[in-house]
Amino acid sequence: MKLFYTPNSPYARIARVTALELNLGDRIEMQKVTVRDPNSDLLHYNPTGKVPTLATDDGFIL
Ligand SMILES: N[C@@H](CCC(=O)N[C@@H](CS)C(=O)NCC(=O)O)C(=O)O
Repeated sequence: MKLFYTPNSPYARIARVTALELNLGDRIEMQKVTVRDPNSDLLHYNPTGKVPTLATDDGFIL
């Protein structure tokens, strides 16, 4: 799984802390992105460009 985040996002921080507290750290690749950036890789996964965005291995986007 991949979790897209920005360091300053409180919403993304909640997701990151939760992932670590649930010992999911080794199953989730944390990918730092920029928001409001037309070249951001995030837009391929989430056209709204919001973080956090979780992409599961089977292609589900949350
Ligand atoms: N409830 C929101 C929370 C996510 C959110 O608003 N994140 C902010 C960062 S804290 C964001 O991605 N902002 C980028 C933007 O508005 O373009 C959602 O998931 O839709």
